Amino acid sequence: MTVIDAPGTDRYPTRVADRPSLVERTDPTVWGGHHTPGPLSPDDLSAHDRDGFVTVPELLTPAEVAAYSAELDRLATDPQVRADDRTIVEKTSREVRSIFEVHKISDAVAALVADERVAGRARQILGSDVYVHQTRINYKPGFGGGGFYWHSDFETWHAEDGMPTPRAVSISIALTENYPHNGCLMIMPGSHRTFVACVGETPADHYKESLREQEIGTPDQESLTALADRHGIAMLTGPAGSATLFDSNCMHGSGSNITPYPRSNIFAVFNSVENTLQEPFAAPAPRPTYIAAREFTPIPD
Ligand code: 6CS
Ligand code: FE
Repeated sequence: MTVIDAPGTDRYPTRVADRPSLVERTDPTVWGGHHTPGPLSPDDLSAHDRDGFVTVPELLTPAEVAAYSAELDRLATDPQVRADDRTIVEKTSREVRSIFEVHKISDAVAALVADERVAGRARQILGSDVYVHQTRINYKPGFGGGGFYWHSDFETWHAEDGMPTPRAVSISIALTENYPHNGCLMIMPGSHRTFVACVGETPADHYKESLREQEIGTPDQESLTALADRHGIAMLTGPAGSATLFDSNCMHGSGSNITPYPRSNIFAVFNSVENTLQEPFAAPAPRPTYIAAREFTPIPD
């Protein structure tokens, strides 16, 4: 059942109270039912509903992996890209950590994001037309690629971008082998059904810090322990070319990478056209559009 809220209704208040709380999700995970036609099978859709994520063992062909890997190398070594505000460098090594809005910098990534194998899966899960909320490359280079502490993406997108409900889904596409030891994505299966309200006001221009290392908007240890005890922790490993779709409210994170082997993934975030951004629910101002798009044109079906 899809709840229709008056604009500004906040069913997921966060960063407003002086203590954390666990809020049970009042929204679906798979919005169009488990038999919506598309690349995901009914079993895939029920797995996504249950766990908050679903894996695609072979999304890209080896030739496509090689082509996108070459594109990632080109972008990371382009001085113009490196100097761009959309590029985030690692705190210590100064290597490229992430490139945001990469679908507007690279035609190859733009085509991948709009590909039926990618956007089609998002439409199935969200039960509507979709638009791109955010894209990024996370390079996580060898010998020092920084991790991403536990967090819910939706908590940030709700508080800082004004996303009303968790009717958004990310896809992480591996372009290098994602091993347990080189900082693969970790998700608590089922945690998407609980919203962890965080403590701490959002500072102005928070993204300038949070994209390098997030503190405000990260859950307290008691809530994380409760979720980990309840759901466990899955490590999303897989070969180059594999992918994981995960719900916007999954509790997830990834460790730092001290191995010689980079963990480079392309991420795309799809939001339902029924869930477009309002004013931030808990931040002084909206984040830049290269992090949270405010152009809601659906990806052509
Ligand atoms: O704040 C954001 O939008 C980004 N931060 C993290 C840690 N994950 C989602 C997204 O890339
Ligand atoms: Fe995240």
